[in-house]
Amino acid sequence: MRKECFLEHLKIASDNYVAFTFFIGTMAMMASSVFFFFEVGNTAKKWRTSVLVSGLITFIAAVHYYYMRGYNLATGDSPTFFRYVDWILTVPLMCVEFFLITRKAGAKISLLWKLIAASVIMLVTGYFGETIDRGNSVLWGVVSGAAYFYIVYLIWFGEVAKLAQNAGPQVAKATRILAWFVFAGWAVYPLGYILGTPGGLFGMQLVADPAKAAHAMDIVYNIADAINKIGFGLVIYSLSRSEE
Ligand SMILES: *C/C=C(C)/C=C/C=C(C)/C=C/C1=C(C)CCCC1(C)C
Repeated sequence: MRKECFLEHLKIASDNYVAFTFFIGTMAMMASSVFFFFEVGNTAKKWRTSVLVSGLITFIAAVHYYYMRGYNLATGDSPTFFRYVDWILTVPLMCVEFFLITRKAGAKISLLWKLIAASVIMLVTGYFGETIDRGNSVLWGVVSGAAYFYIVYLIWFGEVAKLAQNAGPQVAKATRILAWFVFAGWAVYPLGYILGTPGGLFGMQLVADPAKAAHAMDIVYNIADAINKIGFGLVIYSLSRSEE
């Protein structure tokens, strides 16, 4: 075995939780993608696109996790760039899922664009706060948070909630569960941001050592991604089995 290759394995297998969560994240996303893709063929026609999108979300994440894992092993740093490229592709696709399941109750394309626009604003401002303009991370975090709350509002009380109520009991139930993912599962990300960004919590640095802070942030993001992307897909999958 090549020496560098051996060292990589050693890094994952030792008590490096960051490397380990990148590794297991890659595996979990890959396995979920295979599952969703194969299940498309066994799915009632009207739910096929939704299950396919679930697979695309985990597949895009699997590829990014593969790169993030390698980047982190080689440099020891946070793969912030790949992380945000992943999110900017997968979070809008999660918005597409809300649109697809409420479409038969009359969801309009304008609703989809509102959700996508809010998610792009949320992520681009978050990226500025984490990279280009770290000095103003609190400000960027607040703007990003506002866009996040707009998404929460649309899903819990706004158009998505209203449409879901008219789309039959199964869709209403699935939307309620997905709404919890967005409210509780997605709220973990600002926590990671606060842990990893100097001044993230209104000037407070929760983890003093910057290297440790970045590690804490990566572990939080990795766990949240697995729960949100795979869990979200499974809710869609079970909806596709509960209603013809
Ligand atoms: C699969 C990836 C998902 C569901 C990513 C979601 C990311 C967020 C909800 C990020 C939100 C942020 C804030 C609300 C404020 C601080 C900056 C962010 C980008 C971490």
